[in-house]
Order: sequence, then structure tokens, then C-alpha cells
Amino acid sequence: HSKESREIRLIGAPTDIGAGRRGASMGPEALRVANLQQALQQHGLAVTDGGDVSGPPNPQQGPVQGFRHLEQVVAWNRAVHEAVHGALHHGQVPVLLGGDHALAIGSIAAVAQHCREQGKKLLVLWLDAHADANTSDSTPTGNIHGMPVACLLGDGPDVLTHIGGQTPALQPDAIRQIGIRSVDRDEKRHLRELGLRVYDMRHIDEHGMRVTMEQALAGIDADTHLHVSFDIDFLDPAVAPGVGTAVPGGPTYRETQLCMEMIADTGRLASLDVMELNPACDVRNQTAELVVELVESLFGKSTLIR
Ligand code: NNH
Ligand code: MN
Ligand code: MN
Ligand code: MN
Repeated sequence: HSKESREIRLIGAPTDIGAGRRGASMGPEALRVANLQQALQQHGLAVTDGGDVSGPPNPQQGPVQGFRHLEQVVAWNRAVHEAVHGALHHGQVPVLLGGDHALAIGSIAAVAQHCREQGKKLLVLWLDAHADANTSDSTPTGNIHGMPVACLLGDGPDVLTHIGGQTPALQPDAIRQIGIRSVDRDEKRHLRELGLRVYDMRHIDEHGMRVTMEQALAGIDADTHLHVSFDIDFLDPAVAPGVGTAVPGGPTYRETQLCMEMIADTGRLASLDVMELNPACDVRNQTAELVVELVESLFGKSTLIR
């Protein structure tokens, strides 16, 4: 098993513009305080911290026509898109430090664009308690962090669906969702219409994490660019309290480690989002520290001792 030799570039996006609860804007700094860069470097990986992208402040307003802070969400996503695309152009592995999950629109749109340019197949693993497939009609909150999957599949406002040059950025068969356990009533209809592959908690309960990951990773080959969009609320809140929208009944510490290790074993991880860490909800930065361990596993920590 050869180790990924490409340089990792950390890109902070300190905003909670798409979330209902404030605090994810502190996520990038909490991960730095938990020594993310140093932890990865200890495994011999080359890691640069590219600092933070910037964008407008959170005006803390209510939804307008089904969207909260649409204009500001667009501005942040443009900045993220540019930073992620730039890293990929330099042959780096971009690691987006959120920030709320609405920013996955810009990140994944950039990855999809890059894959088209390079003639690579793209597979996105969406690790989350939520499906994030709402539209302005189905959203119960107007929070755009509940909409990135729909936007990437072409269902959303033009200003968000057109960020990556081609709309839709993704086809439904390019995305596989894992850990889902909270889907809004009308969002469920979208998931069915889109035919998304959803490995929900019921699936993980019945088949176990190992079989679930074998299924989710099936078909990956040497031409595949694997992107992981990791919403920290994927984890059970008993081990990861530092998130804004915790849902009980998530994967345990060991199940999540196995999930990350099996992703690492493919050797194809080429970009990553680490989203929704909310230090305002955390206990002594324990969730940030846990996330650092999991990201180490994603980049092959366990293969070093095998
Ligand atoms: N589905 C809810 C909504 O649309 C919650 C979304 N919150 C998330 N998604 N954290 O991952 O508001
Ligand atoms: Mn999410
Ligand atoms: Mn390009
Ligand atoms: Mn979530």
C-alpha cells in the first residue's frame, strides 16, 4: 500500500452563515488548537496551512423566500470554490475546515470541475446525520446547510447551482450518503426522486459498518477521485457533542474509525471537507481532538502500524 505523497492544504472557512445556530465559525481555529497540522505531519505527510478564506459577517436574519442569508452564503461559497480549485490546480489535497455544511457547495463544485478537466471519475461520500437535500420548498428552517446536496444536483437557486461552471455539478450516482438518521418530511420525497444511494443508520445497524463501507466504496478504481464531505454530526453526540444540530443514534467511535480506515485503504482520497464542528457546543475541545484523530485515520494512520 503506497502512501499518498501529495501535499495537503488546509483551508479554513470560518463562518456559520448557513446554519441555524451560531458557532461553527470557530471550527477552523478549534482544529488548529487541537494540532491538526502537526498530527498529520507526524505521519510524514506534507501539510500547509493556507489560512482562512474570508467573507461577509453573519447578519443573523430570518429566511427570505425560503433562504436565510442567501447573498452571504453565495459570497462564502465563491471564496471556498476559488481556494479549493486553486489547491487542486497545484496538485494539492484540499482539506476544507468549516464552517457550516453549506460551504460544501463551493468545495464540491470545485472538485467536480477539476475532475471534468482531468477526465477523472468523482465519487463523493457524504458522512452526515442529515441528508442535506432540502430545497426552499421543503426546508423547515431556511438554513442553507440543509440544502447543499440538492444544490449540487442542480436543485436550488442559480447563484448556488452555477458556482462550478457546469450545472448540475454532480449526478446522483456520484454521491453516497452514510449515517443518515434525520430527514425532513418533504426532503424524503426529494431523496426518492433523485434516487440517491443512502446508507442510513438502519442499514448500518443491520449490515454493520464493514459491509456498509464495502458497498459504499464499491467501484472505486485508479481513475477515481474520492471526495469525503464529513459533517461532524455524523458521529454519535455522546462522543462528539461539539456540533450545532446533534442527532442521537449515530456511529460509535470504533465504527467511525473503521469507516475512516476503509476510506484510507482505497488510497484514492483526494479532497476532504470537515464541517459543522461547533466549539460553542463542545466540551473542552474534545470533539475537535476526536476529529483530528479521525482525519489522521483518513490519511492512513492505521496503515503505518500494519
Ligand atoms: N434538515 C435540517 C434543515 O434543513 C437540518 C440540517 N442541519 C444539518 N445538516 N446540520 O447536516 O434545517
Ligand atoms: Mn450536513
Ligand atoms: Mn481548473
Ligand atoms: Mn448534519
